Amino acid sequence: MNKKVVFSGVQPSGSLTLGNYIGALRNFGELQNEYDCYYCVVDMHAITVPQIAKDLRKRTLDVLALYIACGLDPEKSTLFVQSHVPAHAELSWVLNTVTYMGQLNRMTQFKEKSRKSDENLNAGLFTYPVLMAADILLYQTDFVPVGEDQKQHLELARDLAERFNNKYSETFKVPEPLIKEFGARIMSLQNPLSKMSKSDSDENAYILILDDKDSIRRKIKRAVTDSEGVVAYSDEQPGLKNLINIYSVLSSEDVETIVKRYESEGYGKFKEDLAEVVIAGLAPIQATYANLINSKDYLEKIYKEGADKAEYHAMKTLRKVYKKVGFIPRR
Ligand code: ATP
Ligand code: LTN
Repeated sequence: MNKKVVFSGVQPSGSLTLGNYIGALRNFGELQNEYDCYYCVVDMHAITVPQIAKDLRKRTLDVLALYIACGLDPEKSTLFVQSHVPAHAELSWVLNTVTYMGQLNRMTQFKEKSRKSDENLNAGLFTYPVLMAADILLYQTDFVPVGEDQKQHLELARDLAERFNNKYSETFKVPEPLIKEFGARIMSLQNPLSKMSKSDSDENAYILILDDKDSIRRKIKRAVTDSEGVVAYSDEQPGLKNLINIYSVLSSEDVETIVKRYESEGYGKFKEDLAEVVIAGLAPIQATYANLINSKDYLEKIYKEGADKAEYHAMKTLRKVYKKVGFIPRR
């Protein structure tokens, strides 16, 4: 029986946050028994914003180690680095030719990132979603687990798959997003109306998966709430709502239970307990990461084997695509 395919990617563009963990990594492991899973470290996406080469190399291994520390088993899932499989860039080129400029102009992430950048905009930032579509479509992916912010990019990938299929005959599986109802959008601790982002200039806005206990306690203590003074779960109290969401996901307790426990306590006690919940939730990941990151040979073996396996499947799709668009085969 052929298993359905899952694909997802994380950029090594900074240290991963609690948002990345709750919205993405945490959900990856649950899928690996039922599906044929590909989890990629998307280094080619990361260079759409300025990077220092030495740091990018380190962070690429960091993300790989974090994948494993978050429960991905290299025996079950294919873990690999995007730039090791050239088919990603190659398919991306072909897909560029069926993508409309207008579609890319409407991408919220592009609009936001270009607003923040004061340098000349690079074309890679603009065509970023096309590369993402290539990542997904190469593996005939059925499901893509991501956070809420990636929904629009997923829609583009579906659209490109359908357009290519209509133009050249059935070639790609049209993928579905897997976005959790709960925890798919963890908000900034300093501005609960914008998403927690690893590229935020204020380090109090995010908790990193690898933050130490004191930083976690300090950042949660400083998290922006409101002046209502009562622990409740409502859109009027977005800061608190976000903290309750984090508590709930990491403790596996439902929102109601949490609100009941703290409604007659102040925010102080709730925040203190939340910090301990976060520390306990991240501790096993941090411990495994610390072991792995010193095992360079092991990590190297994982990404080499992962790329070989990924490439085999990616090339099957790329060959089909090249044939359909009219490229003559080399042999
Ligand atoms: P940046 O925040 O720097 O723009 P990013 O964290 O969004 O980068 P990735 O590292 O590629 O970019 O994201 C990896 C995964 O984490 C994606 O599936 C994304 O949807 C998810 N994710 C990112 N931030 C959050 C968040 N605040 N809440 C939930 N999921 C998130
Ligand atoms: N754009 C994504 C990262 C990403 C991705 C993918 C996610 C690149 N390629 C393919 C899922 C599937 C982001 O989170 N910023």
